[in-house]
Amino acid sequence: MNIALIELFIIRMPLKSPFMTHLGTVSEREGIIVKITDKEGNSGFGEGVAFSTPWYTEETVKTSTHMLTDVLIPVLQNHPIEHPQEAAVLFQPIRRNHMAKAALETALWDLYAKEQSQPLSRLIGGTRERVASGVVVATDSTASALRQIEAYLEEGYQRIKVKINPQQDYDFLGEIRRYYPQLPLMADANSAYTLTDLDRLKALDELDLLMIEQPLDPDDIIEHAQLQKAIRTPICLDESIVTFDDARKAHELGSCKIINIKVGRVGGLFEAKRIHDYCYEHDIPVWCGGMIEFGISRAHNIALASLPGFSIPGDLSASSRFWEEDIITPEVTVENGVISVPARPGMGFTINEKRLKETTMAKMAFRF
Ligand code: OSB
Ligand code: MG
Repeated sequence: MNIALIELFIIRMPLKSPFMTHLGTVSEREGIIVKITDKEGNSGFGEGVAFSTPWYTEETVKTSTHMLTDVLIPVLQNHPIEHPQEAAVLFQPIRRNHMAKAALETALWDLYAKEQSQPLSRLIGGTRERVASGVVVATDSTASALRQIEAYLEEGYQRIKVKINPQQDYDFLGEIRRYYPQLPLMADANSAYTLTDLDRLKALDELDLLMIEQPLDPDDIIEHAQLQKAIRTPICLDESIVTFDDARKAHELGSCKIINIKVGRVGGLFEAKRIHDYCYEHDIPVWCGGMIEFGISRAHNIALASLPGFSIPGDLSASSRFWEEDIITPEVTVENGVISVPARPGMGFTINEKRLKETTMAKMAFRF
């Protein structure tokens, strides 16, 4: 890979409607777009998915920008690589900062796939031609949740996820169940509970949820195992799983029955695939998580979700779920509850240059 230039674009876009969790509300999304151009003129794209503030993990747009400009890009300037997998190895001695690493690593994968004239999905071992679509409803009112669910089901989404917390769980979910007895429904708590809430969580068993995502703190791997023994609803871990070893330990301890894989959270496609392969081998269903992301990260998610172990609809929604206009063309669309996996080389989408330009707040360039 003869890298000639790496460019960073710090972009900002308003969400169509606010995304509410017990940790805060996201109304506007900042992101980092990474563009890597090789000496032959191919360009690969990645996206940094850290938020403006550290509410989901410790990373932010500013910490990711620092890591990219002062640490990670210089590593690539000093060590020419032949394959994106080498980047994962080069980044290993640098602790954490997974979203910053993934921003760069996914751009390398897209570039490499284009250099090889191969779809990214096939390059990483994807077998599916379409991936199942699910969507998240993140609001603090039952009426608004019911309205949104109705609209999303009309659009064809196969699974609905709602955000819950101790102030909004049993009655809220029960009301949704009353309207939609058969709906594939799950709940994401983003660590809103502790083991002292065991009775509250046990009560949810009667609502036939597909799973409950991340009920306890990210570090509560033992507590999750205790909880899983006490409830029937499968636990799915999100924030707790940031490495391959986290996935292995969670499985060995019985802390979950399902894992949500996010490329940014685990530091790139290589680690995401390792986790997938382990889970596939051990019969742990996985699904692809979402980060209120722009089209580039969506494209990488689609490639990842084409791997055989992604047997559950993920947070894989259309560009129009969050954005008036996305930064890729064509935009990601959901038809009959699925998204088609592109057969074009690389991530399979091109950049909407006009939209990228009008959302860019700052730009940086690094020559090789
Ligand atoms: O916990 O899964 C989460 C969005 C931002 C940060 C964390 C989470 C989410 C979602 C997915 O729930 C939303 C999406 O579809 O992008
Ligand atoms: Mg989650």
